[in-house]
Amino acid sequence: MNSDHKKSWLKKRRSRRNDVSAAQLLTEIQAGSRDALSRSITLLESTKVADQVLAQEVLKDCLEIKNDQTIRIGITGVPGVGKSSFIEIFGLWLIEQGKQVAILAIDPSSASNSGSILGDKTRMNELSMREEAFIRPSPAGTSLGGVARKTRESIILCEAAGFDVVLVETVGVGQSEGMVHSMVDFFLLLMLSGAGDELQGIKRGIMELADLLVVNKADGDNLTKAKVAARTYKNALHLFPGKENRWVAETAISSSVEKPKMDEIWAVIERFENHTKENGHFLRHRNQQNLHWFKEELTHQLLQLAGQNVDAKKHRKELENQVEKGTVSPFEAADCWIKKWILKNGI
Ligand SMILES: Nc1nc2c(ncn2[C@@H]2O[C@H](COP(=O)(O)OP(=O)(O)OP(=O)(O)O)[C@@H](O)[C@H]2O)c(=O)[nH]1
Ligand SMILES: [Mg+2]
Repeated sequence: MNSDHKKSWLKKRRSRRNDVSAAQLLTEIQAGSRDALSRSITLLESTKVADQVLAQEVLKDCLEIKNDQTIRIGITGVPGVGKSSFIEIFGLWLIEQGKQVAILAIDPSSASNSGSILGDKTRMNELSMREEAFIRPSPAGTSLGGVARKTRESIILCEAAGFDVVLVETVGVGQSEGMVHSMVDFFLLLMLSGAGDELQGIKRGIMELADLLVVNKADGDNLTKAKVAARTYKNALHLFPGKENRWVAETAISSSVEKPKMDEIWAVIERFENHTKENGHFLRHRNQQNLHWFKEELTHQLLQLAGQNVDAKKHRKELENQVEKGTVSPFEAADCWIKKWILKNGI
């Protein structure tokens, strides 16, 4: 292929890929097209440069649509605690109240396999069929950090699409909860009663993140135990240091199979929203989160930039080996690498 030929072929290919413009996608997203929303999230997840450019354009447009009536809720808990079943019931209840609900999943296991949350769509049978709902599993084979970045951006797209409630689900395995906490307004932790070890491997730090702690599967023989556990947790939560937003975490019991009382759960969330909007923390918290993500993004983009240079990558590997052996301090190694590869390039 001669060079002119190649140029025109590339141009054609590019125009095919971008056969839709950011403005078009935005119009469709705002008109409620789930297809356009899905497509834009897929663009966000793509590693192709052209897709990324288009995705960032859509994202920028979406950011300009102020939709501050939304609430972002993180739902987490150990595997099998009943997250998906809870979201199915909660989501349907919210739809009954006239709301539109988006569910985004952060699945730590998808970093290594094809993504187990996909199977969860079956646990959200009815919800996944409702047009007022949108369920999106995390992309498979992406690092947890990558998944979190995409999820954060997907939240913005969902809000521009007019969703009132965005639920971010994650399996609690100790590393993903903090990440979810840094992108939501309200953090709901599902727990089980009578599992013996009261904290069920959930570290105190994670309990401290919770705004509402729900003892789940409070049904049948489990009901009394669940009530006792909820009281125990309530007492434990009071011993935690006060939060910046002056919200004292609440406890509740819930069952997804026996008379679910989602109105009580929603009442807590509304109380929280009113409380933090009145004291100004709601917005301050979102702004702080943006600051946090800016810093994360800076690190990520710098490393990505540096990774494009083979020699810089090789040098980094050498320094990593030295740090591991203890022949150079982590600070010294970072300083040396930054001076050589970043400052040298005129930053
Ligand atoms: N008795 C009872 N069982 C429940 C309840 N909620 C969920 N289950 C059962 O608990 C099991 C796990 O439920 P899921 O909703 O898949 O739990 P999960 O937390 O999403 O699980 P992972 O996605 O694997 O982390 C299933 O067999 C459900 O039928 C509940 O409220 N009461
Ligand atoms: Mg699940």
